[in-house]
Amino acid sequence: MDAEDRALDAGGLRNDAARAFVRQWAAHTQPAAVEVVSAADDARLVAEALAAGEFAPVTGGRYYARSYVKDTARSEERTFVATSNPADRGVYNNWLPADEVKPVVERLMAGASRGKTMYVIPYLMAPPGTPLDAWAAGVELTDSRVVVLHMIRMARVGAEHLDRLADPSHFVRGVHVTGDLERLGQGTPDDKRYFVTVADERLILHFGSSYGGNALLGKIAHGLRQASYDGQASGRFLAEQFMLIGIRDKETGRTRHICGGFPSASGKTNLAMMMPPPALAGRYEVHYLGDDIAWLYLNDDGRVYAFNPENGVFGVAKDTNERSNANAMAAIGAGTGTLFTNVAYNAVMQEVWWEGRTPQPPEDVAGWRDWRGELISDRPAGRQRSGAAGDEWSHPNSRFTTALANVPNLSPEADNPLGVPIDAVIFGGRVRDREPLIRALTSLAEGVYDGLTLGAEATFAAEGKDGLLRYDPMSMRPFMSYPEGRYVQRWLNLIGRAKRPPVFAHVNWFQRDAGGRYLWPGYGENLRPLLWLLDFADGRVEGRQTPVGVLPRKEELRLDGLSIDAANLDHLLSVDLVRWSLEVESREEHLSQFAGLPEPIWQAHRRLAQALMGGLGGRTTRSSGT
Ligand code: OXD
Ligand code: MN
Repeated sequence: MDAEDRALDAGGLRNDAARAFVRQWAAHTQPAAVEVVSAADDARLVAEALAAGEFAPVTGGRYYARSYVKDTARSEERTFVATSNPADRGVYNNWLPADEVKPVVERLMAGASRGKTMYVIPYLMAPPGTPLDAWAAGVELTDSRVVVLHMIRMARVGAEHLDRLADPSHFVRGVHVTGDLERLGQGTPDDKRYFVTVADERLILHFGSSYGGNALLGKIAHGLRQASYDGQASGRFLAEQFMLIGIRDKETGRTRHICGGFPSASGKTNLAMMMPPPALAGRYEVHYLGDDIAWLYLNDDGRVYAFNPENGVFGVAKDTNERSNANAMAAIGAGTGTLFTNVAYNAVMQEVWWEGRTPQPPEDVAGWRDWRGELISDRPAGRQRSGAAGDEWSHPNSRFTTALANVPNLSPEADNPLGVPIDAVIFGGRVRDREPLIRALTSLAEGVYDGLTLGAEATFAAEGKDGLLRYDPMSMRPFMSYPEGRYVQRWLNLIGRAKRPPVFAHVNWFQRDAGGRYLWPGYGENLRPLLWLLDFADGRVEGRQTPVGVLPRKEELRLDGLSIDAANLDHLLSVDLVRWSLEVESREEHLSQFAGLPEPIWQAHRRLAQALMGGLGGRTTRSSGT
């Protein structure tokens, strides 16, 4: 028996196909040792990471790591979906022929883990026992201990997840090789990074990063790209970048569930962890089920169900504080084992800080280092606490990683293998005007059309394109794995078969006035429009039909305890027909990119265009609320 066999035995990895996979790649990347890990190894691996200087301690048993300065985010340009079928090329999936790209990545990985340990991470992207179990198991090979420690928080990790597969060879094979980060030409024409999902082989090959979004293969590469491909290949499910919550009415004892897509940095984590405002807290609770990914399927009872395949939160630190997200602050507090990445760190105090944690950075800068590792006190005085762009202490994409068990408002259904029945699907982005607070959409085609035309403000001000949207269909633009036309058809088919389909709606918490001030207070107050939506779905309120959907009448919204300027509320509940007409024109162009877009989507688009024309009737003013 050789050393590799002993390592696989010691780690309890009995699955022969997994053992063969490890052997094949160990021979190729040439690590010095192989080690199978499970969640039970966490404390030992943390101690090793501290001893090796990969982690620095944070008070309360939490840890801090800094990544290489050019390795702090996902790279969309270097991310590819490969298959052997050219018909899989879509607009957004960066499709490449598998036989072309695989040898390129394999060459880069050859011998690239020399001197390192290859960690074998068997994992499950689902609560155990779901009807989608067959697509949830995976094995990630990585040469980074830090990646292992993130995976242990973000997924269910242990060899036992590979022992009870119906088909023992049916698991996602992921290979992560960090590479020599200082010699990869990040962002240059000679960029050597490759993040490839070979979707029809269920093989993920990621080379050249140890940033979470690129290196935690269970999360985005498997949980979204591979899973959405598997969902269509099997015809069984959808995998979406969606948050997922329950709203419990303590008076009736009933819990309703809402899932929804919001592009990155549009507040999914805050929404999923929101606390009801004091006036509503006596009656309602908001339960967290997921803040980034949901897998949706049609259950035998004829309803759409969803669950969160993740086991942790990989949240954006920036602007997380007691007011924006008290549940998140508790979830990353002392005793949670949280990992912080690329925030500011003070080794003397063993403390971390990020922009927005407190209104101002710590008064006394002694001992504080920015995310690059530079001492703040070495900066010129005027740049130490200026808050100006370029002077930030933390990276704007700095993160915290914490296990779901630490989330105070975690739903009692979080581990339910069936998931939860979905009552509503919402879409939203950061839009400073045009999009009202909420508008319900009354048919499946209208809802899917709305998801497809989801966008968030692009920051093109310098080029004079301010106000244009970057379209991000269903918030899946960076994670699409197959052509958009086929994707839309899958949505229409799956939801179309539901006996009690969810209601759709578009929400926008981010409207601003001319001075740039937000019109809606956001955060926990976002519960109010969601309660209206559930009332609307139940037929308890009627709303007001407009060309863009059904908007709440003011008196239908639960406004108790909210002080909001009446004019602002009117504005939030009105439709700017002129702005909408312009938007419809750019949608035409956006939709035209997608080959084979199902006819019901075009019909929904034309209905909207006509309704707007009818609504305008030559006028150029806002259609005002009641
Ligand atoms: C993302 C993430 O990049 O969830 O979208 O980390
Ligand atoms: Mn995400």
